[in-house]
Amino acid sequence: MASWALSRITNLQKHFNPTNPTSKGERMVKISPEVSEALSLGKAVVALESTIISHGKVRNAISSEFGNSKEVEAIVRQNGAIPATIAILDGIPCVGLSAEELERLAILGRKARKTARRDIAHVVATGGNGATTVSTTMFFASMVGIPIFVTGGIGGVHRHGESSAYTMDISSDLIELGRTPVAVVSAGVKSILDISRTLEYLETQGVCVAAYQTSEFPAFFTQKSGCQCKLGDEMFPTITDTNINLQLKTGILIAVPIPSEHSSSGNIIESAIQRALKEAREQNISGSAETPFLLARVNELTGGTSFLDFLNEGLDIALVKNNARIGAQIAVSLSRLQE
Ligand code: PSU
Ligand code: MN
Repeated sequence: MASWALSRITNLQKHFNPTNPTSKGERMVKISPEVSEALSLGKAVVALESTIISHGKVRNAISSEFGNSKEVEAIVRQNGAIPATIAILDGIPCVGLSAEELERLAILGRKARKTARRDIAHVVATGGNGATTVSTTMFFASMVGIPIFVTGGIGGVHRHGESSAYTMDISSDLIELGRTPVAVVSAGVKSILDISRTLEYLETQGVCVAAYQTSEFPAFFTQKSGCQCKLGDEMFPTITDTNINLQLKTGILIAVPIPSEHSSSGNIIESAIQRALKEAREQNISGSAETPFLLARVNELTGGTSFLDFLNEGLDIALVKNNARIGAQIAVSLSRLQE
């Protein structure tokens, strides 16, 4: 057996052994047989979140949510890794879902609670169903020893969120990145949020932020945010391995820019966001009133709900798929590095 596999099993036994959970908390988590086997053998596993499945933008699009989530899992497999979608079902945190469980989440839709870290105990204790956000997905991925997690966009510091006079709205995703050693592959942060303050906040939390094949942090809909990213290299597997070996205990944010073929749709949304932001400034709309104003205005500017939803949703899933391909490749290289 490779030395890494040995050390990994030791590590898992110390923190979590999928085949022999020791603590009460560990016994509360259900790991699918496929993910459990992959973890025990030290194979590449990629965690996926479930807020995307249950809280997709089009209501009653169960088949598309289900289909999308299966396609994302298929892309992870095609690239040599095992997908582990994470959700809470009937109060049980599940790591790796069956097709039936994925479909159930799609059917539940918004009835599954959007579960950030603060909500975990309540959803589990009440036997509820939870669609996990980035923070919660990271928490469970880390608990079972999955080092790579793929999503679309992460939460951030809201505009004016730094000011306690306003909303103080800072996503718990950023705090989780500061305390959970999982590498999160995303398309960056939407410009509706305050990207430069989000990056400052991540720096304060000690989070390593790296961009894929670029030196500029991407803004989800566009490749550029105006914020430089010092680590614009492709050493993600090595960085992630080093982060684990040094036991830094902090997360890594790997930002992948929107692929060029989606740039034109991305630009339509981005220019509407920028125009809405300008109007908000001109009309002195700020604080908690700003986000609802921006969302409504972006909607109008892009021709109404259906067009916006179409663009938004198409892009959301296209970016998750692109990130899934890259995340799986990183997970495979990482597992080879650790052999
Ligand atoms: N940002 C996106 N797409 C998303 C989310 C954020 O561009 O799907 C979801 C993710 O699940 C993320 C959560 O973890 O919203 C953050 O929510 P909040 O801002 O309430 O922390
Ligand atoms: Mn928030």
